[in-house]
Amino acid sequence: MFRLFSLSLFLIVIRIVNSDSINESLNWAEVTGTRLVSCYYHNLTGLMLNEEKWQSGNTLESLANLISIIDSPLKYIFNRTFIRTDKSTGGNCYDDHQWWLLAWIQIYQVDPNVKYLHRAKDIYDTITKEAWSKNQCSGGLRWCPTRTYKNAITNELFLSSSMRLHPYTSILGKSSNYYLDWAIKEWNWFENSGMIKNYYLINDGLTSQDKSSLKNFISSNDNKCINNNGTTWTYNQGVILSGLALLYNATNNITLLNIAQNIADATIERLIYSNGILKEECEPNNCDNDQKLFKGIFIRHLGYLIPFIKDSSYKNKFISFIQNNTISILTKSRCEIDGLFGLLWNNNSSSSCQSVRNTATTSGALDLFTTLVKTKQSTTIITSSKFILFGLGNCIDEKNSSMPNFYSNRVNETICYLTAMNDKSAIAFDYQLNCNGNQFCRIRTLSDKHQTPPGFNYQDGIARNVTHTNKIPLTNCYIRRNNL
Ligand SMILES: *[C@@H]1O[C@H](CO)[C@@H](O)[C@H](O)[C@H]1NC(C)=O
Ligand SMILES: *[C@@H]1O[C@H](CO)[C@@H](O)[C@H](O)[C@H]1NC(C)=O
Ligand SMILES: *[C@@H]1O[C@H](CO)[C@@H](O)[C@H](O)[C@H]1NC(C)=O
Ligand SMILES: *[C@@H]1O[C@H](CO)[C@@H](O)[C@H](O)[C@H]1NC(C)=O
Ligand SMILES: *[C@@H]1O[C@H](CO)[C@@H](O)[C@H](O)[C@H]1NC(C)=O
Ligand SMILES: *[C@@H]1O[C@H](CO)[C@@H](O)[C@H](O)[C@H]1NC(C)=O
Ligand SMILES: *[C@@H]1O[C@H](CO)[C@@H](O)[C@H](O)[C@H]1NC(C)=O
Ligand SMILES: *[C@@H]1O[C@H](CO)[C@@H](O)[C@H](O)[C@H]1NC(C)=O
Ligand SMILES: *[C@@H]1O[C@H](CO)[C@@H](O)[C@H](O)[C@H]1NC(C)=O
Ligand SMILES: *[C@@H]1O[C@H](CO)[C@@H](O)[C@H](O)[C@H]1NC(C)=O
Ligand SMILES: *[C@@H]1O[C@H](CO)[C@@H](O)[C@H](O)[C@H]1NC(C)=O
Ligand SMILES: CC(=O)N[C@H]1CO[C@H](CO)[C@@H](O)[C@@H]1O
Repeated sequence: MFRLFSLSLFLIVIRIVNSDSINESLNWAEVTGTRLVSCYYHNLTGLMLNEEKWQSGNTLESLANLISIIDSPLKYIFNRTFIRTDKSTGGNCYDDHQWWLLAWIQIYQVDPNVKYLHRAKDIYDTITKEAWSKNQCSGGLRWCPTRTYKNAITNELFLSSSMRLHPYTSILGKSSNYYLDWAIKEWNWFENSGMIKNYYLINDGLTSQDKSSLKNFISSNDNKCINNNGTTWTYNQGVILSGLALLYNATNNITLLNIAQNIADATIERLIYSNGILKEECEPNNCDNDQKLFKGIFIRHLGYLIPFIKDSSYKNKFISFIQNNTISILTKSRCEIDGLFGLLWNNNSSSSCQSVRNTATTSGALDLFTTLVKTKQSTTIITSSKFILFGLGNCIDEKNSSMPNFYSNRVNETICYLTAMNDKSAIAFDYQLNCNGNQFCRIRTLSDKHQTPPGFNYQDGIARNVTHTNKIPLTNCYIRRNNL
């Protein structure tokens, strides 16, 4: 077995500029989404491995966005996840369930089965029944059934949830302004709550004016709440954007759009490293599991706002921000060994893998890729793509041996995926193909023709080797051929 490329020869050639960036980003979106699903989707629980349960709802929404720009077999996980989960999946608190609510509505748009909408409605109905209380801070949703804390994220999510459900009132048997009225009620409360403070940034939540020593404690009859000066997390500047954009769209009240623009602008001016890359306050060393996904959420919701913006200087600035962050993570966050993206989008010592990297941080990278494509490429659905430029991949087989992958001047790159650990029925096909003369290239794919990489034909029945992988992670390598 010879080894053509050793790890030390890794060459990362990132060429993302202007017109190329959409295609590059689309390829990265496809590769990253595929990796997330094939390596980390748990077929039996419907959840992503190594993510908090609420984060799985977010990754589902990110995957729905991916499916909205590229036709992909990954779509199967929506139905699968629906069957495996219920309206209380996500966690114990009212923010947890709403991430899933938003995902189901987004999924409905790419896989139009009304059962998804009904799931979203069921989550919403529970929340309106249980979580809104007038006698604490004069309104708003409380965070959890057992917590009196009123925070920004739960309420921002409720604004967005209401507005995302608004177009579906008649399908869901509600009066035509049912969800809109809730959104307006939520926004009126939110705007006056004091949570939007310096420079239009939103703090974590509210506390009692009288008992500020007991942080975030709000007694059952306390209407004198004030901003708790908590962290201005990036996701708190994100979710509000889509809610306000849709409320603006429904009411034509331009002030709402302006507020959203101001919040987005304050974020990209202030919650950043000095070179303009998004920064979570806990970086580099103090982010907990929850916080690993916050930046991706900000970007995704900024993407939802952008189509509504009329002022082209804001619009261009926001798109430029997304593009700069995308370029940054490709050069500073990507781990060549396992294809995961790290927590820091701006780690200056980039030559190896960040210690903090998992499904959640990689899901945040997917948000960047899909958002960049969506904001620049309107709504055109692109059916599959060629891999364009990925640098060299690391091909290892199930025994961690280097696979003799290719030797040809027409093949210059590989991309590897692990098949799902829990996919008992996965079959690997091992191909050896002639690559225009020189030597050979080998490729292993799942037994599904949709998994065959672009540029290769599915060769049913003539696979050289067939391997049943029972819980054995098997590496799949996608190889890119030059068109030259
Ligand atoms: C991007 O992809 C589209 C559609 O596949 C193609 O027409 C276009 O030429 C590509 N652009 C670049 C810069 O490669
Ligand atoms: C969804 O899954 C159910 C149960 O496995 C199945 O009956 C149904 O056909 C699936 N629907 C789609 C659209 O794949
Ligand atoms: C938050 O900071 C402001 C000053 O900016 C202060 O007046 C207020 O008391 C602080 N709130 C709490 C809960 O500490
Ligand atoms: C914006 O509002 C229009 C008309 O009120 C509606 O048709 C459209 O679907 C809305 N857009 C979004 C993204 O909800
Ligand atoms: C538009 O929204 C702003 C901000 O919430 C609000 O102050 C104003 O009253 C709204 N205008 C109308 C006509 O509802
Ligand atoms: C990387 O460099 C930028 C600008 O040169 C700086 O703002 C940032 O703090 C650095 N990142 C880290 C994680 O140290
Ligand atoms: C993106 O990067 C370019 C080049 O460094 C810079 O000119 C531009 O201001 C950046 N955009 C934003 C929004 O930071
Ligand atoms: C930044 O990258 C280097 C490797 O280049 C790594 O050793 C370090 O842990 C990373 N920093 C963080 C905070 O992940
Ligand atoms: C792959 O081929 C393209 C087109 O010839 C070339 O630009 C690129 O540098 C090559 N990549 C590697 C990693 O050799
Ligand atoms: C292959 O390498 C990975 C990562 O280093 C390790 O977790 C795994 O146990 C190895 N598998 C085998 C069969 O040695
Ligand atoms: C997931 O599990 C179901 C039931 O065990 C099976 O029918 C389905 O093919 C599996 N899907 C994948 C992609 O493994
Ligand atoms: C396990 C097995 O059957 N391996 C075979 C895979 O294909 C190559 C060549 O096509 C054979 O040399 C191996 O023995």
